[in-house]
Amino acid sequence: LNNWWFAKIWLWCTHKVIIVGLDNAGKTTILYQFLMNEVVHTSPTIGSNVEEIVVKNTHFLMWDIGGQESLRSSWNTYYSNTEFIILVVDSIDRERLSITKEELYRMLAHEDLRKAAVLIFANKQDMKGCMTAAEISTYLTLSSIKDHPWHIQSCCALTGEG
Ligand code: G3D
Ligand code: MG
Repeated sequence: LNNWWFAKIWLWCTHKVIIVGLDNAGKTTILYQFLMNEVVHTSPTIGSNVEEIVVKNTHFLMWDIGGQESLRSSWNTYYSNTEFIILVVDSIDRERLSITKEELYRMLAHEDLRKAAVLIFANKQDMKGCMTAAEISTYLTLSSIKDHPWHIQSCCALTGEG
């Protein structure tokens, strides 16, 4: 077997996940929470971080994509072969939830993501006065999404709760 075959087989056995959301939502913290159950000190992601995690013998290649406005237009370069989208929402950031909503529906309409399932993390549930997962779900009109499997989960990336 040459390297080409190893690369092929590795790709067949690995599920591609992209972690998206606005800057400061908690994407990088969530990635490293998955990776090693510990809080890391993050700095705003320029470009992307990628890590492989293994859960019950299943390999996931997790792409954490920078969320600043200038980077969002390049999200689509990460879409090919994506099976799962993790959308991270900062539950305290009411002002920018409308931008998240726009980005969500833009992704769902993208050809390369038509088979992808979506997990929405309502992150920062430890913050006082944050929106609940139910409020976020209503605002994002998740129940209208019929063409993708989706699930919303409240969490706190700092502690790993949720
Ligand atoms: P991003 O990768 O989506 O841009 P980061 O976001 O993972 O870099 O996190 C942005 C800031 O939010 C970080 O704070 C991080 O510690 C904080 N954060 C992430 N998840 C939670 C959470 O569940 N609760 C609270 N209270 N804070 C969280 P700093 O201060 O390092 O900028
Ligand atoms: Mg980041």
